[in-house]
Amino acid sequence: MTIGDGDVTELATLLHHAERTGVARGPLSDEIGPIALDDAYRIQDELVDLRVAEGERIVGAKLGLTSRAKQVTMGIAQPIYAWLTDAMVIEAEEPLDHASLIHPRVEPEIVFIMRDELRGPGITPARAMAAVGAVCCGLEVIDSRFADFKFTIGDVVADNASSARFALGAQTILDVDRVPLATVGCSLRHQGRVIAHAAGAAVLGSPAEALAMLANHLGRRGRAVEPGWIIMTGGLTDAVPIGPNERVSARFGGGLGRVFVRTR
Ligand code: OOG
Ligand code: MG
Repeated sequence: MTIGDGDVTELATLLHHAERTGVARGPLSDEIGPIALDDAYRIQDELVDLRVAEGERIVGAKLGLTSRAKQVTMGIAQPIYAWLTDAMVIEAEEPLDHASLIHPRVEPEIVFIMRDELRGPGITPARAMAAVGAVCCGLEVIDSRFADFKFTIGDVVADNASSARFALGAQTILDVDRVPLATVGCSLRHQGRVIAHAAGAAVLGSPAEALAMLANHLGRRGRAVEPGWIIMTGGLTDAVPIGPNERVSARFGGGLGRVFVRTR
């Protein structure tokens, strides 16, 4: 069954409301049954249109569920795509208001800043990397609008892949070829204690593969990865829940430096 345009708007509005009020809800699929991926991306697009209508601007895109750690925990073995807006940016050192979120979790990611447009289909990882202007590290704060982070792939795609906030490391590497993306190491700390390690290869063998997949996904939908966009390639490790007045930090090799998020 495909979902009509009116229903797409209604479902997007429900998710937008849950995000704005900070109140979790049950999965959409509990009410309307399985959601086809195409329909889920239509709901996601409508959801971001609602944010844009309120003054937000798309600043990039992200992939989710690109590492085995994430896929196993969330029970979905397939990468997904979503939008990033300027309202999601955590400025350097700015504490995050925990009360503005539902049940935030933080995950370390490798991030690309695009120099050139990238338009699928047919984009390979090498071709994708040739369009990248800089690499940096980041932490994504995810915050599913569904209670207990319980969802089907259709639900989580519709919910803009749980996107909430993100912070970028201050170190950006312009000589992109110099970063050994697959072997770059990362350690994740919660309250100063190391809780996970991973290498760049955790993301689909290399984050370059993630970027190529994103370009091909957008290409199928008549869109392109735009110059200047921020691309979050997906959590390398499992996400860690963050409480009020807590701190999560990540340290990366390959000259990517470190990044942290703290809450109040
Ligand atoms: C979905 C979002 C996943 C990632 O990096 O894997 C994601 C979720 O886990 O709620 O952003
Ligand atoms: Mg993520």
